[in-house]
Amino acid sequence: MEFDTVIHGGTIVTPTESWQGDLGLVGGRIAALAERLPGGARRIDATGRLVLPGGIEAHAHIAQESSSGLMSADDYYTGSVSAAFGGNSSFIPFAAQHRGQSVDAVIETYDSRAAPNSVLDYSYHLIISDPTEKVLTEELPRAFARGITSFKVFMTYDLMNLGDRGMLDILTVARRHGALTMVHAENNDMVKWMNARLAAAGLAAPKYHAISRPALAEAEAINRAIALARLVGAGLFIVHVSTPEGADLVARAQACGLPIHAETCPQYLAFTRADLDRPGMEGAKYICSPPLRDTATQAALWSHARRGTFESVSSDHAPYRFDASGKFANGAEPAYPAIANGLPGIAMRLPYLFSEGVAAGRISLQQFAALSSSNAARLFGMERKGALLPGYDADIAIWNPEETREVTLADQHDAMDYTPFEGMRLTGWPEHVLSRGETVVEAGELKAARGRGRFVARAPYRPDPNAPVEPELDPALNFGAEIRP
Ligand code: DUC
Ligand code: ZN
Ligand code: ZN
Ligand code: ZN
Repeated sequence: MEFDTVIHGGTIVTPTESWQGDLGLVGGRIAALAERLPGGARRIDATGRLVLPGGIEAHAHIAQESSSGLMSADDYYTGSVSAAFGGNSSFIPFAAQHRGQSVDAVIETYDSRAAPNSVLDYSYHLIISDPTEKVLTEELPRAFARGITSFKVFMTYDLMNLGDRGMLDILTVARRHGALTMVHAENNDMVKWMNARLAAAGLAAPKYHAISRPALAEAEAINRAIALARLVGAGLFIVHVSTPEGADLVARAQACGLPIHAETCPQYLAFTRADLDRPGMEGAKYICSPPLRDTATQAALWSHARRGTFESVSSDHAPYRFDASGKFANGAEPAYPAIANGLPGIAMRLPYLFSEGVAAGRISLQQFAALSSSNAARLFGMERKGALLPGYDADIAIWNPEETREVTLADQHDAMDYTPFEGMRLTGWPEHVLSRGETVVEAGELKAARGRGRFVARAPYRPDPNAPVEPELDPALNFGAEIRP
């Protein structure tokens, strides 16, 4: 076979093992894996390096307006470039429907933001905040048919919260059409009640953000979301799990065979609520929802990552600059509820997970590949991505597992003016990222052209057909016939 490219001498990480050998690429796909492959119009020396599936970033806010209208700092160019420098070869940001908007129009808007700009392959998860009859019966099915097979809903924020009935409607539609519902699980009334009491006491500093969103608010909502999904036999993906209580509920549901999936994010492993109490307004840099917790939580979340409760570690990159365009759009010293929610970190997700996970001995290389890429490919239907196997897209990240260096803002290549990871010393960095066989980033330089990324039509989500269904409800409601016998 004549290879376009041979990556030789690296340690190849497949879903089941790691071994030293060569990878042959033809036409943007992986064509062969062998101990030695001759030829190749281009030969990439990977001696002493790890050859991993390119990361799939499954949670990022790119060129997205929040419900209050604030635009994220990164567009599809800077967002995808930053992701690529961080070892990713594709990503799935959100396309957000705000109330009154048609889903078709939302998709068109995000196509116009992504297609001319992205250097990586991309898809979107829809965010649904207005599940009208038309959205449920016409617009979502149309979106699923064009390969947008996942969407996020919120149990919190007045402008986003669907309520339990809305959740049931939407879970039912997802199940019928083979889509995966992602949920932001925090009890809206608990948070609002805490906010009102803190405001009445005049407690407005960033550190009160964490107090306003207690662990119980997350655990209660996760418990309820699992019950709602279970009632209609739907799968569910719980995003940004930040508490041991929440992760335990997920693990218990999984142990019962329910199709409940979850992710956590590096910020919950790396930082604590003490960071919200930095001097002046510095704590605003660490405001995200759910909020940062404590060191005992970090250990528990690592343990759930190791055990497989979390199928992905995603960045939740939500970039708002430390200025009037972002964190301080509502004034220079606003009360915590008026500060934009979110941390940047799309370039740090994998270096952090590698250093503190693999290099620190908490997870194996196979677990790293699963948490960074393969599981997202499987759950979100990127059928040709996420593994180094013949026939798959040549989406590859070559890592130097030995390199130790300090994180800088310049490493991020995003549109941000800070990184919460600044100054951390991390071991293991991606050096060369390929997407469909083309070099995107090599030796600290961007090689890819703006707009080269392609939309990926994703396959339906198919829950395990053996997953239990509440049997007394299923026949009466007659849903899900298309995907369950
Ligand atoms: N949820 C997210 O997923 N990201 C930022 C803020 C939020 O509420
Ligand atoms: Zn969220
Ligand atoms: Zn998010
Ligand atoms: Zn640079």
